[in-house]
This record gives sequence, C-alpha cells and structure tokens, in this order.
Amino acid sequence: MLNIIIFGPPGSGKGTQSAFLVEKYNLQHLSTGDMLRQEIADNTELGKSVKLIMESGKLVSDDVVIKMIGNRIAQKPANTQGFIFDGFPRTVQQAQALDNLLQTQNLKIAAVLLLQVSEEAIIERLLLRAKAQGRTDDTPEIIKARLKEYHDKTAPVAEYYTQQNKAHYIGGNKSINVISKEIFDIIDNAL
Ligand code: B4P
Repeated sequence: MLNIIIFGPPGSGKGTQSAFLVEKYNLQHLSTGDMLRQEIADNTELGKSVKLIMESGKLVSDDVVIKMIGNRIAQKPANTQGFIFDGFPRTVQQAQALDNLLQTQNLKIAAVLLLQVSEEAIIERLLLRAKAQGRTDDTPEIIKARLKEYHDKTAPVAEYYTQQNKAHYIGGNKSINVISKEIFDIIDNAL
C-alpha cells in the first residue's frame, strides 16, 4: 500500500494537492480538518466539544484526532491503494501514534511531502478562500493564531520524518500544476 503524508502550514495547498493524489494513485483522503468540520456540521458531541477550539485557531487535543484516525485506519478500505494523510500528524505525539497505528496493520509511511510557502502567500490565499468559502477560521486574527500553533507544535514534526529519511521538501509558492508535477515525480521515484 502507498501511504503518504502531506504536510505544511495552513494554506500551503495540502487539501488542493491531496485531491490530485487521490485521483492519480487511488488513495483514501484522510483530512482531520475535514473530519472535524463534518462533526461540527452534524452537531455531534465531538463537534460541539471542538467547535470553539477550531474557531480560535488552536489545535484540537491529540487524543481526539488520534482516535479519529485510528478508527479510519482500522476500517482498511478494500478498493483503494493506500491513505493520504492531510493535516495529520500535527504534533510529534501524533506522528508517533501514527507510526504505531500503521504498524499494527503492517503498514508504513512511504513519503512525507512538506510544502513550504511564505507567510505573505499563506495570508493572501486564506483571505481569498474566506471570500470564496466563508470558513470561519480564515480571518486575519485567527490565521495568525493558526500560524503560531504551526510554528510551536507542528513544525517539529518535519524533523521527525527527516530523521526517518522520508521527508521531501517542495517549494509551494509555485503554480498548482507545477507543484503537482513535482509531487508526482517524488512519489513515482519512491514507488
Ligand atoms: P485544516 O482543515 O487542516 O486547515 P488548514 O491547515 O488551513 O489546511 P487546508 O487543507 O484547509 O488548506 P490548504 O493548505 O489546502 O485544519 C483546520 C483546523 O482543524 C486546525 O486549525 C485545527 O484546529 C483542527 N485540526 C485539524 N487537524 C488537526 C490535528 N491533526 N490535530 C489537531 N487539530 C487539528 O490551502 C488551501 C488554500 O490555498 C485554497 O484556497 C487553495 O485554493 C489555495 N492554494 C493551494 N495551492 C495554491 C497555489 N499553489 N497557489 C495559489 N493558491 C493555492
């Protein structure tokens, strides 16, 4: 199975590139952000408990997201070639938990794609998305809080995968198609 992580700050293009990867390599898309937003939209107990945290730009607790991902991995979809993890792991503790979860199913991560985008471009993109999609966490103040969480808690995850020789850095300021092509080349070489 081909299991890939797409990693980067908010607005780096994780969701955008995941869609291409799903299509080309027949992967199951596991976006913890999408799963949590769905819980909120469905007004579940979990959704109610994370709503304010997400609206403040903070990370939801490790326990919550690890459990969500663990359930999905255990379901093992029959007709896809692997998983694309988008927005997970976001802390070193989540990364360690993911390794353990995959190991129980005899699976492992093949490649970690790290999108690098300047802070100005991130802010510009997310403010544009706010106009198009109206996501409540795409406001200047909350984008700032999300970037701080990224620098404090998520950026160290890159080092975790660099030590495992799985990290592939990709300049994310280029056009969407150019980035996709680079990503496809990395994955084709890793296969
Ligand atoms: P996410 O949904 O993961 O939100 P995000 O980091 O902003 O990434 P997203 O996927 O939406 O954006 P993308 O980079 O694709 O998380 C939301 C919240 O959920 C978090 O703040 C946290 O509270 C919680 N959460 C989620 N996972 C968690 C976890 N593991 N642990 C704890 N809490 C968690 O950027 C997309 C935008 O950029 C689009 O508008 C797109 O059109 C544009 N774009 C993309 N590529 C471009 C390019 N090359 N050029 C120009 N524009 C581009």
